[in-house]
Amino acid sequence: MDGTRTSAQAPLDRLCSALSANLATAGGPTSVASLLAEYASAEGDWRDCARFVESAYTRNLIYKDEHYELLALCWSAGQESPIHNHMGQRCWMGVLEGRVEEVQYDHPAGEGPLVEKGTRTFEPGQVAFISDEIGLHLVRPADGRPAVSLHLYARPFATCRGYDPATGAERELALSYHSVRS
Ligand code: 2CO
Ligand code: FE2
Repeated sequence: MDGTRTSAQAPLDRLCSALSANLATAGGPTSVASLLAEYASAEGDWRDCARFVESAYTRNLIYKDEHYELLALCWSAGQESPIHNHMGQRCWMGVLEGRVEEVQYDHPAGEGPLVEKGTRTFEPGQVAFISDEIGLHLVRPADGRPAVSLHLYARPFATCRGYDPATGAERELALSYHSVRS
């Protein structure tokens, strides 16, 4: 082979290219949710990034640039995130496998106990959105079964705030990667 062979781009790479073009546009994102929904409904190469461990849900980095990061999160039955914010950034969550539950909270006036606003459940191919203006949330797999979800954060952040629902007390949470796509 002389090195001129071209191979078809993987669906995940095509998604990241489309997201990069979309999120780098000064006018702002117009189709992030539909790009994620289209990918989540049709493609399976995210499976190469999916890693489950017993101790906690895993955060598996797919792509990161200055505008956004894309991760596959793997949730074993019984695992859940802390209640947390998103550091002023936007968060889209598309379900890849299983069903995913989101519980949203308000922190009125930024002090005292949290107020639970409701629970929503998302099916494979559906995409949720949250920002700090909407509220805080926790995420977990539904039905006592594992799940995998695709998370896009624009812009990326490496720490967030975790909340005790009874007191509203906050703490810093470090957001590390369990694996990084090569
Ligand atoms: N924000 C959490 C995290 O990145 C997951 S909950 O969905 O946004 O670990
Ligand atoms: Fe979150």
